Amino acid sequence: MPAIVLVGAQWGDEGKGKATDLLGSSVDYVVKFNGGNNAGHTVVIEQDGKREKYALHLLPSGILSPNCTPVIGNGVVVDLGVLFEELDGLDARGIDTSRLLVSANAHIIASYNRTLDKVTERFLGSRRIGTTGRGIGPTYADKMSRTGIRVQDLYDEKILRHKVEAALDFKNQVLAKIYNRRAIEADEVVAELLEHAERLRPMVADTSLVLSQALDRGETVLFEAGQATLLDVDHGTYPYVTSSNATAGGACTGSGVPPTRIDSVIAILKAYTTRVGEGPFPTELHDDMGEFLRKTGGEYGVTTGRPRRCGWLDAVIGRYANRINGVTDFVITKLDILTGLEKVPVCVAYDVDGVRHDEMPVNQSDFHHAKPIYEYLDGWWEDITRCRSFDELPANAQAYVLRVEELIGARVSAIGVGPGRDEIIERY
Ligand code: 2SA
Ligand code: GDP
Ligand code: MG
Repeated sequence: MPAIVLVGAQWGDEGKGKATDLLGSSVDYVVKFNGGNNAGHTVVIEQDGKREKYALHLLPSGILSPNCTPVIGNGVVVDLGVLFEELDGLDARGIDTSRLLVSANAHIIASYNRTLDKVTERFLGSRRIGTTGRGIGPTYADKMSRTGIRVQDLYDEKILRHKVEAALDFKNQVLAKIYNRRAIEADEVVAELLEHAERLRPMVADTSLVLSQALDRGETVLFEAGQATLLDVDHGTYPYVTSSNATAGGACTGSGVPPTRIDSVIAILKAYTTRVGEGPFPTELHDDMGEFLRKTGGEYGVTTGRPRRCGWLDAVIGRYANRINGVTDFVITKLDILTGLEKVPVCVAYDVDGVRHDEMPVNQSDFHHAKPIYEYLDGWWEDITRCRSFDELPANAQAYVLRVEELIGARVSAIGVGPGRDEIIERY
């Protein structure tokens, strides 16, 4: 399978990092195609008999696999300071980061966009999105308004200055008039951007061409999504979304590899649901069970440390993720966290003001009013973290997976039973 896309099926933090890391050892390239350092992927690796934990933000998780080339595609927004901080952190831990490639067309997060992200959230008050404050939204807004700064602009100072001045022209008026803030100087921004230009230069590439040539040679490319289906700017719970296309289609626009070259799509589905930030969440639990999932599952933001909102698995969302992404295989993660429950509820449909919805309501207001209709499956008590084949799982855990498979409409190829690289059951 030469070109595989890996996406999150829910609101993120499903365990994409672990899945990518697992596949990393058998692929030649891992490409990040959307988002930026808003992402937080935790990968746990056994090294010299010790469990080493890595938190990745801007870098593709494939950077931890020795023979894999990590690529930051054109669809990513890059904070240069964070990029080098993350690279230095990995270098210090003995990870070889020298193969990293960065698209010349990727956009750069300038400091004014971090500022704008934070002040806008403050200004919105109760209507805030709950962003990570990393400048993601304003940088994508600049990209769409054609006032963005791209990686290639760093190598022509005259053009860079011209573009920074153009970007600041309107922003300074907004900052002064609406937010009562001082104007940002173009010189300051240019100096800040150029600080990293020379170190970045050897990594800059026409990554679309590199990937196309790799596929021509029969090499394998994995496209790793940041965030997830319901955070996608087009197909998610707008406006409570991130500002990029986190669904499978984004892999093509965000990398310059066309849809006709994609062979399969893997969606990562957590055995329950979490969300961080604001927005609707039909199966959210506000009681002790929610606290149980948060504590047992360690559900705290990898980037911001925010406690994640927790709830039961929502099969309507799983079905929707299947449709939007054209999923060939699902991976269910964190099944081990559900161990010890008498009954495991799964949302199979919604009740919206007395009307049953088996599909995601197209109207956002209906989704805000959706009440979950649950099916209650029998739980299991046995420790499943040592299970390595489907047959070793307790009968009720097997039944849970098979029922979810039926409800979401695509096969479940693997099941996560712990955070470690080897804590996985592969079925196909
Ligand atoms: P932004 O910063 O503009 O992308 O925020 C917009 C919304 O997207 C959500 N978002 C995320 N949701 C889950 N996980 C993310 N990554 C980190 C993690 C988050 C963290 O892995 O834990 O540490 O808080 C992520 N990144 C963005 C965000 O919460 C907003 O709802
Ligand atoms: P990502 O953003 O989708 O890569 O996910 P995060 O890294 O933000 O959150 C997933 C968390 O779950 C991480 O701490 C992983 O180490 C952990 N994890 C992944 N798969 C499993 C699993 O099957 N079981 C358990 N217990 N933890 C897992
Ligand atoms: Mg995450």
